[in-house]
Amino acid sequence: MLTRDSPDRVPPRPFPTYDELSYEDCLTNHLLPNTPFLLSSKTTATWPCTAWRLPHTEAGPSRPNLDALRKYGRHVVPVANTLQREFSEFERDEQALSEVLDLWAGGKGEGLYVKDWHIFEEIEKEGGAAVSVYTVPKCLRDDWLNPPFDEGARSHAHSPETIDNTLGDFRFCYLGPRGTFTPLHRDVYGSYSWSANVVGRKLWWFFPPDQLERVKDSRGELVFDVREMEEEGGGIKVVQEEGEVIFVPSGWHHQVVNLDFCISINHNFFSSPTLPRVFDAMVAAQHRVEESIADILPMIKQRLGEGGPWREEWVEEVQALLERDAGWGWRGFWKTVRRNVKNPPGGIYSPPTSMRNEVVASVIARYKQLQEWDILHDAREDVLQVERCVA
Ligand SMILES: O=C(O)CCC(=O)C(=O)O
Repeated sequence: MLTRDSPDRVPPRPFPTYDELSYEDCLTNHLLPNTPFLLSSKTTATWPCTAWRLPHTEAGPSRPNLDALRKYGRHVVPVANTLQREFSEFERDEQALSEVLDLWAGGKGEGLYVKDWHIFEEIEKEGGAAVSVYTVPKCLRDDWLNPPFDEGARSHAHSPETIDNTLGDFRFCYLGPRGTFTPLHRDVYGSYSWSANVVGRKLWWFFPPDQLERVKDSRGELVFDVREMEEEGGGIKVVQEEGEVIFVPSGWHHQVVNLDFCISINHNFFSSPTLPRVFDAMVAAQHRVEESIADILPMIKQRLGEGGPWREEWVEEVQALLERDAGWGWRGFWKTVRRNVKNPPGGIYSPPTSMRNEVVASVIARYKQLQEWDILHDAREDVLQVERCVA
């Protein structure tokens, strides 16, 4: 299978690669138009986690320094078996990292892929700081989903605002041998993501939102592995070299195959430039929930009577399911916006305040068209606070 992924069959880079990218250029050329880019390996050259690489003796990719990860061996990590598909995912398990490292050290665990390891949350819980591993590139610091990146941190002091993070932590580490892969998907909440290759090279296929026709099966469902499709479904192919950072736009489907033993660090994130897309993703998720429980609406109406508070009960029912299935509902959305508008995490690496305010105000105006604005009183309180901040 991997011969088909040979990088020499990949056409020239379809996206720009920057040694340096100012926040202003990133905003104008990528965050707002929602287009991909790469940052060259200069970006990560001084990251402490480059110690996770052992130089290869000949020209070629590095090998992983698995011993350097032993200090995190007690972390319990999610492990996907990429040789064992289970419906639209892989068989998944949780294991101590040390056990997985032992398997690899013994030449076993060929298809195992440690995915979504919350390494930084774990390090911070133990009193350490993320900066002991990596540095968030400046142009990607306006991140409303994760704890603010603190370049000067020696340890991570949990501020009340950080604890108030309704959604949790979307900073991950991935590691796995050559051939392990992540199937076709798009990221949660309409978020952007970025991924830095600390060790090895990855092959990516990108599909802009309007170019998914060729990766659907006969039932109209998206395929699991684009390599099964003719011409790989026409995806835009990019080899991400060791040390490079790749930016994935909001709503773009992508698939990733590790061409070597790879270790990467990535974030899902959003901020005001993509807030309207995150809003759209929430509306779409809500519609899906509403459709899935449409049969209980007549029963609620009958029980509470046409003049009764059936609308309130229905809205609460939908929010509860949305929170369970999607991880958040409107309450979480507005709490997140409020926190980030009050304490902007990106500092000078953020859009001009007037631009941010305009975007947030436009999203408030759209929310006010929804019945949740009238019914969810606690969310309304957050919206009013946000409105005052952006007025
Ligand atoms: O590296 C991988 O296997 C998947 C990464 C990914 O899908 C992402 O960063 O959004």
